Amino acid sequence: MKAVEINFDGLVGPTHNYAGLSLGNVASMAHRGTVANPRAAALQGLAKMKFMADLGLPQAVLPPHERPSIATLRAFGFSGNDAAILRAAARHAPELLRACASASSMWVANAATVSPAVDSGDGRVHFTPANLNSKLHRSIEPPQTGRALRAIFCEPEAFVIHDPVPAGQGNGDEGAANHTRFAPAHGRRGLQLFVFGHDHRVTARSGSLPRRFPSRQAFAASAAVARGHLLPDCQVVFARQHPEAIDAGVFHNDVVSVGNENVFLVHELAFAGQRSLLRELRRRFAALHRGAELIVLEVRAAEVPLADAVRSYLFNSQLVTLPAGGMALIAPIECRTNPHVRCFLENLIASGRTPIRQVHYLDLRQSMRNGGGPACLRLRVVLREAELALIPAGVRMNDRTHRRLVRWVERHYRESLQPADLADPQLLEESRRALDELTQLLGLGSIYPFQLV
Ligand code: SUG
Repeated sequence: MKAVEINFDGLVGPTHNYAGLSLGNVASMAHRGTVANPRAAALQGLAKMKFMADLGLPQAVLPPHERPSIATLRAFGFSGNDAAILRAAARHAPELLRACASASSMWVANAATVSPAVDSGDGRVHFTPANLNSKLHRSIEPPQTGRALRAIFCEPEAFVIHDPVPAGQGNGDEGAANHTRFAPAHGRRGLQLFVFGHDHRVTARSGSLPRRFPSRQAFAASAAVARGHLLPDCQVVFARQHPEAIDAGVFHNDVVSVGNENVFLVHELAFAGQRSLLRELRRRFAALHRGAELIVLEVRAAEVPLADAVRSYLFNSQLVTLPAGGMALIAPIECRTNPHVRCFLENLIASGRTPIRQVHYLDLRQSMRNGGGPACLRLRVVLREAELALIPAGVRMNDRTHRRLVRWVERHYRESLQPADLADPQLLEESRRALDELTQLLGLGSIYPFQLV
């Protein structure tokens, strides 16, 4: 079956700011309260999408969510008109207002888990929006994610959009950031690796849980997604994050590993029981594909210490197959300035012994300061040609879409924003105006609550 991988990138929303909302995400914690640049952030994201499209890779865009979320503030008991609600929340519950104003929907690797038709039992593409229940600011994303996915993947013969896994204590699902699919080519049957941080069955075992930072992804949620997507057992592997990695700031597995087709680039401290996991992955991959080899590039801590992996976001690079063959890493610019990582990457390319032929460094500093690298900003969807043709043309990235979205950002986004600005009713108005125009630009119809009333 011929298929392509199309990347959907989350467009940075107009309220992009640094609120320090994510315990366990060291960049978010370090930048709390600093001044953000929403316009620069959105333009950096658009430049990445354009860069990918210019490499000849299918690229599309997912719209940001409406923020501040007045509906959430109302659910917390605030009442009156929008301006009164914002004023009261800023005064009595500033932390709540910050959670309701985050532009965190940009990190769409956490929006959903996706399984292509070739893997699922019913021959359809399956999406499960993540419940994101371990952080309040992210737990309010799933309903809008569902609406956006249903507007884009609207043909029920081809696509299934599930409800999120029910939220509950210890039931967190963080989407594709903890999921990797291996196959000799995108269109072939895939081996799907579901990564979790905690498992209610083993909490008592010593050393199995991080001590410093919380784990976000539950085994029960990963298992539910795999079941819902009708994946055959022989195509599913579960693995637990190394607790040391979580404690070092690896709040999602895509901060220590990245896979593409038959290549897995992984830090040696990514998983508990890593040696046997890698053996199992190789064995299962070979069994699925008549002895084919899964190429595992395991990076030693002596080469790249875990702290440097987290600081540089090396493993949060996108690993993509180029149209002319070979693979490229799309890395954050921080990888070029980190001496260990730069040296590792230069050697990797110079060796010529792996399918990775090129490294491109992109400036995504605005998102990086909140712990969001290249891979966080994109949701991978493997589609056959007929499925690709069903996607609304307006969300596909090309020169024209890029030009129009750049102009749109320049018209609507503020140059700078700090947490105190989040209570400004003007900001809410500006955001709604921007999003209303965006749905027209992307040809998506009405998808926001403010458009639906
Ligand atoms: O959930 N940061 C996001 C970053 C998500 C990165 N995604 C992946 N690794 N796939 C998070 O921690 C910070 C927001 C703030 O502090 O203002 C934030 O939500």
